[in-house]
Amino acid sequence: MITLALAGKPNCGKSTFFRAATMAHAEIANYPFTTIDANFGVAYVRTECPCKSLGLQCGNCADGIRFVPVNLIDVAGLVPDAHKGKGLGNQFLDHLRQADAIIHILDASGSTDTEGNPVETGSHDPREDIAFLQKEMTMWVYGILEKHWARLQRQAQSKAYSIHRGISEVFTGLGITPEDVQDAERSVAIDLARAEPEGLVKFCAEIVAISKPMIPVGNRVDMAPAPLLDTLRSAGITFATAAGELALRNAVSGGLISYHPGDPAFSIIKEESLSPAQKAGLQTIAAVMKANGGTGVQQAIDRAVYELLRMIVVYPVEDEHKFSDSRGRILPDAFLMKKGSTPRDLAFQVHTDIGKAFLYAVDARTKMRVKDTHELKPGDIIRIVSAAK
Ligand SMILES: Nc1nc2c(ncn2[C@@H]2O[C@H](COP(=O)(O)OP(=O)(O)OP(=O)(O)O)[C@@H](O)[C@H]2O)c(=O)[nH]1
Ligand SMILES: [Mg+2]
Repeated sequence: MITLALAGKPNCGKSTFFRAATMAHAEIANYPFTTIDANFGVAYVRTECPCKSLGLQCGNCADGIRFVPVNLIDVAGLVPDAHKGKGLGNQFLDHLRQADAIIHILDASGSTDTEGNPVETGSHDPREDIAFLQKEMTMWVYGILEKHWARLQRQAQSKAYSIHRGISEVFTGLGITPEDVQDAERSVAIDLARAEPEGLVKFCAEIVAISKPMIPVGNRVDMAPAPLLDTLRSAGITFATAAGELALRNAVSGGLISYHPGDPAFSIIKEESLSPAQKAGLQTIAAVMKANGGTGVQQAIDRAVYELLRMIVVYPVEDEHKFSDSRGRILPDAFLMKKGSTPRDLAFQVHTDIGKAFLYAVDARTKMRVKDTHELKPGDIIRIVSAAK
């Protein structure tokens, strides 16, 4: 399963976002370093379930909306110089090692300083916080490389030794291949065999960019001053109200509203059972959603998975006529796969044995065989035919 991490300075709403997205418990408070140990939970990517257009009811979606699980980590707040041990230190950067992509939570309202202390609304420019996270991660990666540098340089004296492979081994866990190392070396125009610290830092920034794609999300949009929002919008930042999303999910649990995460709006089920305070709260959230096309929480997760990680959702089935598994369960599984994946890749994802014994695949919609080199499309329903038992 893929893993997303929520990162950013303290007190910007990471745990609120985490709680809204996972409905798992996490401590929330208006002061820095509320979260000390990371929270781990399961969030979901939203997609349209194919069952609706096929005129079927799969039982695995909500009103034709399918939610596919991903891991979500809520990391402790990071401050400038965290890599030197400032704030809660750099052990927390280590949690980011597990992440395939990072949602960088910003405080779009500008009401917290670089270290997460409350300040006057609009007085801190959130754009300043974007570069800092990249820098901290770069220096953290540099710290790892530095520990191994003398040995790598020594080994690089031997012609048979590949420094690219050596560095990729140092970064095991970051998912860096020797080719990535070569690409990063080329794009910063250095020679790793005799690089100086300055060049190496640039190289590490490139490694971070390759291994940890990041999207900034301006949280607390509900309390952000309009001029600041305009500035952030023109810098390409999208917004969220994590607190709004959390309130909506709680209202759904309480049977008060009907809403699916990622919807642009919600509807009230029982107007008469709402207290005046609840009504006012929901009205405020509705206005923020109208201005932003939703609360932005689900949208951030979806963008991280579909745009940053370039994933698609595909559905393996065993019976292409019933769109089901052997027990008749319709569209029982939804898999996230890298764009460009083939039916053979899907077979391997279902099970290594099925992948190894892959014979061919059938597109369940057309009932036609597809080549093992065919590029899977979002929403494809595929029957894998394999010699495996
Ligand atoms: N107005 C508003 N406040 C929010 C929103 N999201 C979070 N907050 C508030 O921001 C404060 C910090 O929220 P947390 O979720 O604890 O922030 P955090 O980033 O996890 O903080 P640390 O764990 O200290 O790093 C709390 O008072 C939240 O209620 C939002 O969308 N709108
Ligand atoms: Mg927190």
